[in-house]
Amino acid sequence: MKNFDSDDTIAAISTAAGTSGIGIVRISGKDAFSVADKIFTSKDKIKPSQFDTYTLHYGWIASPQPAGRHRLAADIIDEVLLTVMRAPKSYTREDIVEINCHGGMAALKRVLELVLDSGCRIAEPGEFTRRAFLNGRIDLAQAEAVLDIINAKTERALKISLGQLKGEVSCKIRFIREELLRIFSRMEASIDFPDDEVSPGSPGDLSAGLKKVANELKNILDTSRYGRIIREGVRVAICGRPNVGKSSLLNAILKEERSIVTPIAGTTRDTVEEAVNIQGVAVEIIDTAGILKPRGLIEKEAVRRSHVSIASADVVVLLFDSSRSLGKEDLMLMRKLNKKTVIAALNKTDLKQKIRKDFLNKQFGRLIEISAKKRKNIKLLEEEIISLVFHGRLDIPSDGVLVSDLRHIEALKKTQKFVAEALNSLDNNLSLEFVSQDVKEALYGLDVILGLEFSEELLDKIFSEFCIGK
Ligand SMILES: Nc1nc2c(ncn2[C@@H]2O[C@H](COP(=O)(O)OP(=O)(O)OP(=O)(O)O)[C@@H](O)[C@H]2O)c(=O)[nH]1
Ligand SMILES: [Mg+2]
Repeated sequence: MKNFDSDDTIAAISTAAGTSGIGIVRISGKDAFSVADKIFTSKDKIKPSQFDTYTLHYGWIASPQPAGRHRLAADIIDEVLLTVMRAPKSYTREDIVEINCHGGMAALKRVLELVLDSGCRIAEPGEFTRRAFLNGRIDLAQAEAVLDIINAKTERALKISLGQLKGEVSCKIRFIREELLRIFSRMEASIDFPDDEVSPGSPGDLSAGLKKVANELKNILDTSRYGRIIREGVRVAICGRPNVGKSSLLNAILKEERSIVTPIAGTTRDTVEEAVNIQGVAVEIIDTAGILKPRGLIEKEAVRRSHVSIASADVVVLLFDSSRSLGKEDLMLMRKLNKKTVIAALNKTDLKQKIRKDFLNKQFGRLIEISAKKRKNIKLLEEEIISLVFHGRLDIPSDGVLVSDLRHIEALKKTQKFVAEALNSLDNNLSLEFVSQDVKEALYGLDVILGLEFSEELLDKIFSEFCIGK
């Protein structure tokens, strides 16, 4: 059972494990200063509890000395800089002390031990951010953005998460929530006081209001697909019959000789996966085995792995060897991939061309002609991948709001469903009670995103993904 008692003062090493230039031990809670007072000696002998907020102080961390004995050199654990941030203007809205130590793990652990012995408990993962949420400094969507910022793989992903932390997503959700709330309270008033002057507005007014909300929800959800891709990246599998140059293409995209390339058909057995950043999008490129008819156990496994990779890919680059005629295996693959999003590419265009381009053009509508070996048109192929995934809409919407978190997307979809039901009930002249029940459910979805409604389980789930110290 995890301990989240918010009365406790908590502490943790907030920097990554391992050797680094500096390492930070962070303390948060009502006893943060008294703990610091016990173990920190500043050069001018002033105690941390007397420091002004947002100030930095040079000094030493030392084990407390027995009464009557002076501090010995052996008592000193580290030479540090100590930062003080007083409640409520701190990350957690509590008193915070951060001890900037030398980065070695041994010293950091000793400082942490000493801090814990002096009246704190170790923080649970994400507990500092959990407190920031519970103490009302940020809403739940913003707290989640903190994790996304830590995990952002590309600058574009970082930009979305920073927008979410700044509150751009929350602001938009709050705006929609207020519109719904207005509609809801007007309806409730007219249900509760049917004889009074409170009018819910004509069904037409209500329906117009709800339609406006439905439209806003649709706009947000339309962009969420891109948000998720930017955040989580795209999986691209390179397929093609043996020897078409799949591994050569992977190497050309990575600009390094990662996969083994030989003139022997059936070179690649194990799928090779590598991450690249294409136009700010994290792309996982997968080189698959070209073998279609396995002979023996190893090839069987190679085929199985290729199938798994293809199934999990968002996009498949189907590669053809343009210096040879189309073969049965090419046609087999085309059939097999007919349900996937496929980019057809002709490789080996530096050689004499034999393939029937007119036939393939008809099949795919567009062919990208490349030479993996000569590194020709690789950029064009990369652009094609990105433009296909984003339907040419890689730009972040002008209002900066791009919902990318699956939890938010699911909640928005629920809200959308209930708004549609409310509209439906209005159309069918059902009583206002029914309509308002739907609007209430719709509101609930938005409350869940902002964390106005939450369960301990939800918080546990969100914050367990954080590292200790954040
Ligand atoms: N001329 C020319 N040769 C190429 C090109 N791309 C690949 N090759 C050659 O084609 C042969 C096969 O290349 P690979 O990249 O190993 O092909 P693969 O599709 O991975 O093959 P398997 O792993 O066996 O399925 C090698 O000799 C490459 O040098 C190209 O654009 N032009
Ligand atoms: Mg290969």
